[in-house]
Amino acid sequence: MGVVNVTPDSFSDGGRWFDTTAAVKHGLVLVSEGADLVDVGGESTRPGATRVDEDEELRRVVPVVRGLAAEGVLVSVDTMRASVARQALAAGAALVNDVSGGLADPDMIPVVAESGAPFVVMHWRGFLEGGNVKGVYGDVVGEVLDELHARVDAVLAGGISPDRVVVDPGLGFSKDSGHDLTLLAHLDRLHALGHPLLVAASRKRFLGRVLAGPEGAPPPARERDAATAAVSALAAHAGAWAVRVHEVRATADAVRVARAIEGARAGTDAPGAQAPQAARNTPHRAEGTR
Ligand code: PMM
Repeated sequence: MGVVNVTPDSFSDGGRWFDTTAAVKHGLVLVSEGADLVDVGGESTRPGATRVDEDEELRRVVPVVRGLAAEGVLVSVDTMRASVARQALAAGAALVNDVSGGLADPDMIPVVAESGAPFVVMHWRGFLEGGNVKGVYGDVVGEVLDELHARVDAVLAGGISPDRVVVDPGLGFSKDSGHDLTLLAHLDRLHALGHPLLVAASRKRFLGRVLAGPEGAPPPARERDAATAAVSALAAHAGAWAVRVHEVRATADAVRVARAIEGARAGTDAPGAQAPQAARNTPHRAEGTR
């Protein structure tokens, strides 16, 4: 999943694709580099960002979704607003990615349920201003699992079909670097939720921390793509359904290699019995995008 942030202020690529034409062009580049899906968002969720108003979000997102869908791209819309989801779906989006897991807007779940589109349920304790609120955990994996489980129950109770639900641990959202690393170390436990898993580590703060070492300064976000590709390979190996990244080429290669190794393992361990883990986890992948 390649990212197009149509925002002036996103954490790692704010301002670069703020104009519709540039955003569509960038989405097509991501597809040419190997993205199966392009995630279009018009609202920055970086810590401290204030919410963009609805008309502005619609103005940013809908033309980009329409432009990419018209080119045959499988588009996901990254929004917490039901109105934006509805109009993006009408403009050709195939999937709704809501970082609030349906909490920010009571109309979101009914809108997605009615459309039949897949829905990404991300874990985040504080979806309003403040970003990193309530980031205190005793057992981060257990608590994220329980809280995601509750959100999935709510989404299913709202009429979204179980085979349309994707879950995401929400790296960096109400989590510090240690929490993010612990969650990545236990992706296997998130599979217990029984839904495809999306992992969005791209350029995030925890990677800056890891690369900086104990004394150093974190490298800027755009210098974290090699580290992102490494996480992508590990996430694919752990059975993730998709990884959400800003720079697609290196990650697409990393995922291909991880898949090939899984395929080789399946071939040698249990001939004919095992498909690669990543391939088994792709119920929502639309056909023919790559
Ligand atoms: N992170 C960001 C935006 N959207 N969506 C999902 N499902 N999961 C995430 O972790 C996520 C997201 C923030 O990243 P960006 O502003 O650098 O794109």
